[in-house]
Amino acid sequence: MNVLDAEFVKGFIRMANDGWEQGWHERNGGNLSYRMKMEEVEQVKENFQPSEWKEIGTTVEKLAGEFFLVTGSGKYFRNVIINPEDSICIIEVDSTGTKYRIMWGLVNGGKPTSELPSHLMNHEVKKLATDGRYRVIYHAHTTNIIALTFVLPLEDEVFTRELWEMATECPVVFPDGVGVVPWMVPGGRDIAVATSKLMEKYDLAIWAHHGMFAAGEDFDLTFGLMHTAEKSAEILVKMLSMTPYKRQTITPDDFRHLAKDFNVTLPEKFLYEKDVNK
Ligand code: 2HA
Ligand code: ZN
Repeated sequence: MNVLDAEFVKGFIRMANDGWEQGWHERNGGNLSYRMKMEEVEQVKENFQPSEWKEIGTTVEKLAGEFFLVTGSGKYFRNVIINPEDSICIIEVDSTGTKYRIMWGLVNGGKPTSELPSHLMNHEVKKLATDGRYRVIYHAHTTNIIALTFVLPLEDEVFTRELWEMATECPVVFPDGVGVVPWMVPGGRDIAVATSKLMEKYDLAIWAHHGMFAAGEDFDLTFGLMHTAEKSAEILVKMLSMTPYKRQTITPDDFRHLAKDFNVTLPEKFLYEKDVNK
């Protein structure tokens, strides 16, 4: 079948466009990757035209032989829906987990996302941690989350707690919390190592003054996760724009009751007492 007729490709394109419409993908900002199922590889492999092997820039042994649909480096999310063959590609990881080759797409040249090391290292962590369930890694330049990285301490506990307090659904949607990577040079192995380390604990990792990474089982859950966290950040930005103090909020005991009724485990490290209602 034509690559563009495959359901997973349609879902990928729709998600990229949803992100564009949210305003998270100025210019070539952000990137998206999907770890393909073996039956999906079978579906579209008649279209494959292997190019030469290139270095990933890190090692992902547990992804040896896997195929990924990824956005292209320097490509614009707003163009994915208009010209997918130019904007995205399918890559294969070699048997050592150190090289990739383009099998389809990027018809006018180019390479996979500049954040390929982070995407693949996150995929590797999530594949192992979820028995292969997680397939999507998404990086977006979420405006309000980025704004908060200039005013809140860059600590997992603080970001998690503040985002949880701003919208009741948050602790249910991301009960494990959110990790924070301090500012680092993007695109390389170091930031990939730092991010994938957080992905062992969380499904969301914030990059200070840059954006956020989300991981999930499918396009809906991963986009929904990014959207929920960013919406909560927007509420916090609005609140802080009115006053630095909350008159009332959701308390640690409220969260404990919520956890019981919604059958989620909320780590106590996020339910610390605060001096004032800040
Ligand atoms: O330009 O978002 O982090 C793509 C990016 C780099
Ligand atoms: Zn970025």
